[in-house]
Amino acid sequence: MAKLNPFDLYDIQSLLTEEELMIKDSVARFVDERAMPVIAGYFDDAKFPSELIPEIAEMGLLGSSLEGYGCAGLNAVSYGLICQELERCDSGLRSFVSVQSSLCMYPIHAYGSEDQKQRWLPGMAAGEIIGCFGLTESHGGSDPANMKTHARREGNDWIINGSKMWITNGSIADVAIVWARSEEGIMGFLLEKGMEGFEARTIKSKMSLRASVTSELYFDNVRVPETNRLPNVTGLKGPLGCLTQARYGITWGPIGSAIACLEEVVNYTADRILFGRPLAANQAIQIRLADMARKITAAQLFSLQLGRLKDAGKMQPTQVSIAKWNNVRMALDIARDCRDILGGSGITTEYQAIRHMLNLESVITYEGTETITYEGTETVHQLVVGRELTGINAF
Ligand code: TGC
Ligand code: FAD
Repeated sequence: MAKLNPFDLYDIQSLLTEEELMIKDSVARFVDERAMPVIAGYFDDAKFPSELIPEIAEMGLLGSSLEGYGCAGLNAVSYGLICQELERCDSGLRSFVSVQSSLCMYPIHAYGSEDQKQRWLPGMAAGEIIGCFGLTESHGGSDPANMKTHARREGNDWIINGSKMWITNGSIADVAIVWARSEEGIMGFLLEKGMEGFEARTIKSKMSLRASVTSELYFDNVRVPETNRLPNVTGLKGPLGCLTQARYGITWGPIGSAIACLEEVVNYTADRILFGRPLAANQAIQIRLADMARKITAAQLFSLQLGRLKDAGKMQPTQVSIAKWNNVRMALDIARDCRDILGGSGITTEYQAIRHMLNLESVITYEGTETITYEGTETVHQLVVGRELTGINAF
């Protein structure tokens, strides 16, 4: 019998097109040769590896699924595979690409004027302009409808006041997509670095996503011209539409983290001799490894079908919620279990498991939290699915 690939037990590779496989392989090569050797150092130092941005851009990974304006125009499955390979290295690397692509370039592409697209997208695809996405506020990210950041019209300008919290790329961004409430509804604005009254402060002491920049944004009477407002969307569906794009990519990313963790412990348990035999020779260890492989396989099938639905123009937000909920929980559980199997070695960043585990604590929180407790399960994605099943909005 042919030997199976332990990290692709259902031969998902055979379901990919030649182009999709080529993209996956080239990102995997970049990750193995350029990103893996440096990532633990950046995580330890709590720094974002900006040295990698030019190569990420050169490979066409920024705004990869958008058409025109210097973007690669790849399909959704390719974008997913890019996220998976990047997150096999670190969630922070995938976060950078998710935010730039799905949360900044996507809204400019989908809701922006032609002038805005011409002005921002080619530089963002080239990695020369960095973006961030400001939706969450400190009083409660799960409920963005309750936003306090406010925009008031004054002639041909808008005056923006308020603040945003937990913003990926905030302090390194040249442009921020800021969602604010106005008398005409929730609107998106392009705030440029250096605008008077606009300040970004890096959040320190994070124990998660240390190789990613997370910031607070402050707006004190920031004057923004009407030409910097996204003209083609009003209402919460603007930011929520972006989240659907980003969450889709996030369903793929943690599959990469989980594979990295499993691969590490498969190797570790083969070499570690305890009680006179390899750790991997114990049933109790094999059952844990098998359970990880089972969960990864299910997650791979979720994301691939989701990607095929997206490419066919049929993907629904509820389907994204199910996959985000399942796949991030899967990866977090695997990373925690791998950390444990590594014993004491598992508590330093010499091994990957603890870094992935800590990162995934953010990934499960951002883009809609999902918490499973022994008492019950009641958070954003679970309630989205519950609403689909019952027709009752329980938020
Ligand atoms: P609801 O009243 O249902 O909808 C309001 C309007 O939005 C439309 N809509 C969507 N459109 C596109 N995609 C979706 N997923 C959509 N969900 C809703 C809806 O049709 C409606 O349109 P219209 O025309 O009728 O006005 O909204 P709701 O209040 O019921 O929503 C509740 C809830 C909890 C689902 C929503 O508020 C939510 O998703 N909360 C979580 C917020 C969140 O995920 N924030 C993430 C911030 S960004 C981030 O974390 C980036 S981290 C990235 C990284 O570093 O990688
Ligand atoms: P809260 O909304 O206060 O939720 C707290 C807890 O209550 C959670 O466990 C939640 O599941 C639970 N809960 C909430 N509602 C219910 C309910 N109805 N029933 C039961 N339980 C409920 N935001 C951006 O806008 N842009 C970014 O770039 C960005 N990047 C981020 C990067 C990092 C590293 C992190 C950690 C966050 C980032 N976020 C970003 C913010 C993120 O989206 C929010 O943290 C998330 O939406 C949750 O909001 P909160 O932290 O205010 O938690």
